[in-house]
Amino acid sequence: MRSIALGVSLLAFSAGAASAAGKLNLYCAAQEEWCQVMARGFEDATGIDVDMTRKSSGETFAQVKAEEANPKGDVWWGGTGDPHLQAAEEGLTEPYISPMRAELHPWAIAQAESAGDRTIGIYSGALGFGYNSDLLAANGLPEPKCWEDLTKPEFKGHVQMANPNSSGTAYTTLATMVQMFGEDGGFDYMKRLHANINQYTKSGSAPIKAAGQGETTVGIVFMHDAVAQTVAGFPVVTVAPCEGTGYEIGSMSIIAGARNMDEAKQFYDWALSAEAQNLALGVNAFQVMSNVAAQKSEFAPDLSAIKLIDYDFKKYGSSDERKRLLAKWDSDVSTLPQ
Ligand code: S7P
Repeated sequence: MRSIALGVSLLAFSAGAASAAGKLNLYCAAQEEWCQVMARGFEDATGIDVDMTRKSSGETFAQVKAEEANPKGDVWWGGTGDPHLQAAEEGLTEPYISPMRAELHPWAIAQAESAGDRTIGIYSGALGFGYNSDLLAANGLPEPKCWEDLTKPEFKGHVQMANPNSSGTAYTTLATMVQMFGEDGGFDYMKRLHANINQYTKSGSAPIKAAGQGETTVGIVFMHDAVAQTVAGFPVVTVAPCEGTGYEIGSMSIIAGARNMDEAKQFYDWALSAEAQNLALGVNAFQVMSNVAAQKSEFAPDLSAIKLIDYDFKKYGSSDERKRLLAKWDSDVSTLPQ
């Protein structure tokens, strides 16, 4: 496991490697490959053994909540920020101010400050969709450029997205539509989109992997996940929707009552370093990193060139609002015939 060539200098954190002999239970909600290099990279830097579990954002929240009385995880790294904010509000995560904070972009620190320092931003990325250009042509479909295009009758059975209960990506989609089109307009959009959905997956990035494999024409995902498929050689085109779009602040939190609190804080500090964040590039993770000195890939979507909404993280990451929107999507959208 430790044979992965990291190709980066981890000297700043390796001083602890000789003396440290602890362990860390890491709950990871980013893509599997990235979770693996973060776990192994931290082991290599510190000598601390990492037991990593990968689940989607909503699933990880549910696990942390279920284990509240008897926490089994130490750090929750990655995944969309909304459920991290909900966990902060519900007291499931621990306040911590890292000495690494001075190295971060203001948006990462703002995420922490809005949550009483119980979470922090580690990366950012814009929501969008991608399509398989071969399948699009084979089906004689027009190039989709806007969210509205995905609801047109000709796209029936061609669109895939995740279930917003399990997936942070899909919850971001739901919250984005409500913010762009209003409560009624947003749910009306989700209902019309539902008519064209061929499958709701558990994981947020699964729809674009399916598009890459030719199993669906369109996948609604974070744009960086679509770009990763193109870079991997699949015929996937990434779209920044014409109406504008939402975005995520991927986050990290220490779980309240963590059994390995010292190791959790060491991981937290290390994960905010440019060296640790540069590991993303080796696994085609094209999010924008929160450390100002972290490298930016030439493939990373340029967020300043995308029409981003002023996503209200405080509101849509609040416990009441997230629960309410998910319950409404369950009752008013997911039950409709297709
Ligand atoms: O794959 C990277 C990424 O898109 O995955 C995270 C996502 O929330 C995890 O998947 P789910 O949608 O299934 O929760 C994002 O934070 C991240 O950018």
